[in-house]
Amino acid sequence: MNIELAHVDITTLNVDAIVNAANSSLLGGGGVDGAIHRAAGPELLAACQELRADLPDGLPVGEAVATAGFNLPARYVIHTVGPNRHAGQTDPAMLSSCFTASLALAEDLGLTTIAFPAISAGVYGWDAADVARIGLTALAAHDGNLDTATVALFSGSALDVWTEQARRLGITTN
Ligand code: AR6
Repeated sequence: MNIELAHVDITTLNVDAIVNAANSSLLGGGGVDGAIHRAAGPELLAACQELRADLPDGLPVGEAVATAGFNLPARYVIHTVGPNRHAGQTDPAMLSSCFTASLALAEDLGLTTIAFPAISAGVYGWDAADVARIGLTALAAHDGNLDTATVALFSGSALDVWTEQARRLGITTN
């Protein structure tokens, strides 16, 4: 699987699925979650409310579920919940699981292209370089039919951090 790093708003990407850094409620929030809900339109919230019927306690950290993308260019939104460092969730395996569970779901859906944000690197308080290292390691280890995973980075400095971590890990990116 090719790994692309891009300084771009994830809501603009014409890929099979974009990953949302959601919270357990799946009912929206700030950051990339808010941007995705705004761009997708109100049908996304309705779809998330339907998913909650089977998830009365919300989506656990590290798991992933899919909805349609509605008004987004992306066909699907894969919602995952990163660990919240401010709530004491400091286990890197939880963050790695967000990437691997999203990739596994994309494979189940037969997708070819997927885009990730820097999960947990905003409101949830993880260090940008730690997120980059954990995310890149999970993406590079993936073995499946997906062709390309794009990491959509919202600032030039975030792109620099991911580029530097890829270099240190010896992971080739485009
Ligand atoms: N495209 C790409 N990246 C973005 C975009 C965008 N449009 N907007 C923000 N980012 P955050 P978290 C970056 O806080 O840390 C929400 O309220 C942002 O700069 O969105 O996992 C949820 O509902 C940062 O680098 O997600 C949860 O309650 C990265 O996306 C909570 O925040 C992740 O920042 C989740 O916190």
